[in-house]
Amino acid sequence: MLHPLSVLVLHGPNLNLLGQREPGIYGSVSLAEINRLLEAEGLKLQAQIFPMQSNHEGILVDAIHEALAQHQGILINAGAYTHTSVALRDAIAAVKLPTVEVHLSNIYRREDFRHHSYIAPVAIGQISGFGVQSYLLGLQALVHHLRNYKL
Ligand code: CA2
Repeated sequence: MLHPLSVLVLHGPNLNLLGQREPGIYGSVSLAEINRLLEAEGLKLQAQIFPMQSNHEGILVDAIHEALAQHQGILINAGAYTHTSVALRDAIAAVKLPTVEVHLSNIYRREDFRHHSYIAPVAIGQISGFGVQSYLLGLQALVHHLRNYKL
């Protein structure tokens, strides 16, 4: 019997628009559908997921701080804050919860300003470019890390 895990899933700015706009870049799947797929994947992995989305940097920082008391790991798509936010990076570094960074698009095939991630150096790893599958692969990698290197 595996120990049940609790994972905070953070979605950053504009990801609430998924499925409604720009399907060419980000696909036609909505955020609610991504969360349902993650929940189903979590069931297989015996990990409960707790998704939240915010367009506000400070709310994401607060969620990372609060995760320390409730979760064993963080799966994050910080959206555009990936490329701008020292505050999110510092929050992840401060709580020291294993964190996996994911992106729907391949950020290295896009504009230069998307090539740098402030999150990457404080994450255990990054998955970028596989659409919704990035999230599912990211959850698998995080749970594998938590089960094999943390407990
Ligand atoms: O590829 C990713 O997952 C990104 O994190 C998405 C961010 C972008 O700023 C990053 O460079 C890469 C943007 C999310 C915006 O999502 C939208 C969804 C539908 C319509 C408009 C934006």
